[in-house]
Amino acid sequence: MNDGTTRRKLIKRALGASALAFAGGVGAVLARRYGLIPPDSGGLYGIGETLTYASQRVLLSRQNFAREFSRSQISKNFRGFGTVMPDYEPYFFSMIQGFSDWRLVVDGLVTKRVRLSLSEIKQLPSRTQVTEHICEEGWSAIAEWTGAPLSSVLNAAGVRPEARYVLFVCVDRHWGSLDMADALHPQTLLAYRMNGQDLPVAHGAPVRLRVERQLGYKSLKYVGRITVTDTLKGIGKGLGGSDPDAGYSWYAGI
Ligand SMILES: Nc1nc2c(c(=O)[nH]1)N[C@H]1C(S)=C(S)[C@@H](COP(=O)(O)O)O[C@H]1N2
Ligand SMILES: [Mo]
Repeated sequence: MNDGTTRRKLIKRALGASALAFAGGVGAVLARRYGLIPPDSGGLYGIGETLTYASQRVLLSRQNFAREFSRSQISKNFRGFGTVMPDYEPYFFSMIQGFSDWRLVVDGLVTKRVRLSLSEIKQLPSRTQVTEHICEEGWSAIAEWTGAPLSSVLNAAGVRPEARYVLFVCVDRHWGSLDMADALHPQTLLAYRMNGQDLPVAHGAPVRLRVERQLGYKSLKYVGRITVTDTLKGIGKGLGGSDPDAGYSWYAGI
């Protein structure tokens, strides 16, 4: 997008969408129609969340790949952050067996509920990418990730047309969600390798999400279940994840 006119037009359009969202009523209907309302849009900070989400979605629609790096830029130190070893007995027994009995459930608004083993996930087409992980707590690190694009895992189950969000439940009781644009994005992976090795337990073994266009907390570790849904209401506080329930923004676009 080198053309200044196009950029201005896009910005204008984004501002237009924001103004409409701000105006409530008609704007809210339009924003919802175009999928520009995040699930945490209610309440005091809701308008701000909607503006950020809608503007980024419109502005980034044409330049929507996160930056990728070369192998030589991989960080020597990539800390484990948050949970580094889930405190859950079935996980422990599965881990000491090399996750041979581990299964990933994909259900909800799908044509066929599936239970995938780690080796089945590894048989899907894979993608490798060197990206920068940016944590909201003020650190970042570059690593190489290999995994199955989430889209191929979802395709294995068949996503129904009513689908609007994909919900992820982790064995350490974290949970979160993505909209379909991020769920189907080519850089969104269920990663099982990090820097050429099996994904370490501290980094979310056996599979973790990589959501490269959002902050680190959206890249959930220890994913055990994936549910396709048309609403996030009624799950926790209805804000779309354990982090939003704790006060973080559902949409954490960088
Ligand atoms: N299930 C789960 N996923 C998680 C977390 C967690 O504690 N549990 N921490 C998040 C945060 S805040 C960050 S920055 C990254 C850290 O990933 P790392 O441990 O590989 O550095 O994982 C994210 N995903
Ligand atoms: Mo983080």
